[in-house]
Amino acid sequence: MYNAFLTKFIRRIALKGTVLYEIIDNVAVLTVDNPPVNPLSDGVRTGLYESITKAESDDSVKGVVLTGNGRAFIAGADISEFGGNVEGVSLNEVFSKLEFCSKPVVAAINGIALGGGLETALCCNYRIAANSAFVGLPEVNLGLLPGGGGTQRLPRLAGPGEALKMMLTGGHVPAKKALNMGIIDDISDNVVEDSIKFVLDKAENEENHPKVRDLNDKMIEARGNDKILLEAQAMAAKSRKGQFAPGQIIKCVEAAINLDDFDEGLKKEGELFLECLLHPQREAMIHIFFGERAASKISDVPKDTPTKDIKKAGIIGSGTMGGGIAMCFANAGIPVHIIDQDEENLKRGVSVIEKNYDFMVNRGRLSAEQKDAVFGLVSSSLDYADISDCDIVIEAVYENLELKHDIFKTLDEIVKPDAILASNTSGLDIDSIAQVTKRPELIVGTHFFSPANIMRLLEVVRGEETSNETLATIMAIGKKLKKAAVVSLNAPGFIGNRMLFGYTAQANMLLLEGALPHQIDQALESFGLNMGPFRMMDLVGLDLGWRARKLGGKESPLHAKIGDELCEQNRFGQKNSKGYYNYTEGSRAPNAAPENESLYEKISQENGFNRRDISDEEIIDRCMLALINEGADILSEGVAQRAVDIDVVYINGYGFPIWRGGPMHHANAMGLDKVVEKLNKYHESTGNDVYKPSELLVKLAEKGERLGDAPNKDDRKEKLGFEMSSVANNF
Ligand code: 3H9
Repeated sequence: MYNAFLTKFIRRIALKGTVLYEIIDNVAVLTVDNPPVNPLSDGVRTGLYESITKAESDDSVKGVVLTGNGRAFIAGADISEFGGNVEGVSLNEVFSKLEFCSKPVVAAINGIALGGGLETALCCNYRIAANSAFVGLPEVNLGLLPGGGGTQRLPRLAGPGEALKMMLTGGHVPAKKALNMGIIDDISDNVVEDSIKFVLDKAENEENHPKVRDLNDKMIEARGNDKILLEAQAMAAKSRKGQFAPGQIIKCVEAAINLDDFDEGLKKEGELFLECLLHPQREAMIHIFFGERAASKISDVPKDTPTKDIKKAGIIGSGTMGGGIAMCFANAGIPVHIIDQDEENLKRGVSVIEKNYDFMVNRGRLSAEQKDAVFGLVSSSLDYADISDCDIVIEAVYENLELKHDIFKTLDEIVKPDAILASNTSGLDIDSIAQVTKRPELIVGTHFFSPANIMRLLEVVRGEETSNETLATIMAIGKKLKKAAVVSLNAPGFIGNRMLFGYTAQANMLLLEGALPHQIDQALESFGLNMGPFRMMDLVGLDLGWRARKLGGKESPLHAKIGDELCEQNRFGQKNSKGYYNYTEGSRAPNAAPENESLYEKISQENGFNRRDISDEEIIDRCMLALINEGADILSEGVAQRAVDIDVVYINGYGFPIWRGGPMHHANAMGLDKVVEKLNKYHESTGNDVYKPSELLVKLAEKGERLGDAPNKDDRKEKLGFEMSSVANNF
């Protein structure tokens, strides 16, 4: 008896989160308390179930108001519970308890209400939201569907077309729009107070309180209208290629439309949810959700490290990168000043920024007033004195170390002494840049990806002397700019470009051995990459490496022989409409270039390759293994902190499919013993050391372990020396 009591007590205190219960004016106010964003963890579910039971059994209670503590209403189910054993009261038991509560219930949506959070609100009789609140069903981003009745209830309020759009984009809808869509009933500045008054009024004046499950009009209206589902399928095919959950969501809504019995729809949703839960894409996508949050933390920088307040930013260079970075700051509400040495360039750069904002206005993504406000934060001039008061200056000029040295010397003299000076270099030595200044602790690399206002990746390059405060500030600013920020040690190619080098080199070797560019691209695109390597090389320009080699009097490495010969024949890629593919003027669509094939034959022969048929499987294996093996070296040198940091880099900067969880997750999912076996096989068949298994992989495979955190400093493989030939020049 005592033991049973003790077990129950221990289990109880181990529960995560709680629900505060308070009576105000005969209304039970339930406040979900599970900081920072109130997910529906076991303690919250138990708390909700028990609190509703308590409110129902108290005769003095006239109604219930449900709200959240702090900045969130409820951020959804507790994502960390997926894939494990879920204890205690289930979410669906809580939802049913809420929906059939004998007293009227109002959801007082004080802040974010996402996923299971919005689903909770949809089980209440009424919903009132704060002006600043937003709602959404973002489960699709985790490889899931809204499995707490969201696929059945949201269409009943918003209509199936709008509900599908919300669920397939996973977007957040602000309160005002949610009101117009019929998702909420009202907006208030004092959401809890007003909800209490509202529920008392309803309790006194109305006998029946609406349940979303009973609202069938929009379902009946949609019956037989194929257009809604066809449009959703087209949308999913375009924006969520290769993903499993979108199709499941559409099937759920189809059931909501066609089934007369609401509970049958719920049952169908439950079955389809379970299939998502068990699908490997769910694990991969949740790995990235937590991975992005882990990557923003630096293992040896204490959590409470103070950060600098960034009130004004300066940018050196008004080209594509400089302009894009300036937009990131302006979009985050931070005034930004751009410097260029050339007046014409500056004018052009600023007008490109304005055009980008105009484009957003035309697409309805920004109002004219919002454009004025945000563009109003961008200023520019030719005079460095205008950025002397900036808290951070980011240099974004072309890759020339001497030029960067000159710029940093000037910045060091002019910009206030405690400001951070950052370089957007994609490959140059941050320590060498730091050495020309008197503030090496304030020097850091901030490698944005082009177009910087769109791409989410921010590689933060940590120099030998970069201080903790500088790093913590950059990670905080990364979050403010809505970037996925990942720290890399200062080493050639940092994380992303170093891996890309091995990958494109292998794609080029496959071309030399017999595969054609479109076959390689199609194989990798069917694996899930946004863009195959030859389309990408054509986009970037084939001439970069070729020009650098010519200038340095260097011979083409084997993997670059074909690309360099194409350049000799004036085929530079998209920039002059011919490269590995042909392009028609003004179009980026690649067309096969059969005229290149004799050149491929010739160069293969000259280099001793008998061109052969190569399977798609070999193409995918060899390109992925090159990525994985280099990634493992990057990890064992401590250049990346964790395997998942590499995954975050590859997904946000290099078009790797999120539903495969990144190259390192893919390796873990394959099994490292299998990875080593394949590496050995290709090492033997090609003789190429790219496939010599990384020591870390061999060690982990032997122990049956997975790629995880970088080893401690003492156990690390020696970091590659900073060789200024630069990884990029080898492409
Ligand atoms: C679902 O609801 C399924 C149901 O339909 C049906 C089931 C049957 N769970 O992002 P932040 C943590 S699926 C657990 O830095 P922000 C996060 O890891 C869910 N933990 O803050 C971080 O921890 P740490 C559908 C969560 O202000 C901390 O909270 N819901 C959850 O930048 C702060 O997070 C979603 O997909 C969670 N649900 O952004 C919403 N949410 O400090 C997912 C957050 O240890 N969440 N954490 O690193 C988000 O989109 C953002 O976190 C949010 C806040 C916008 C809420």
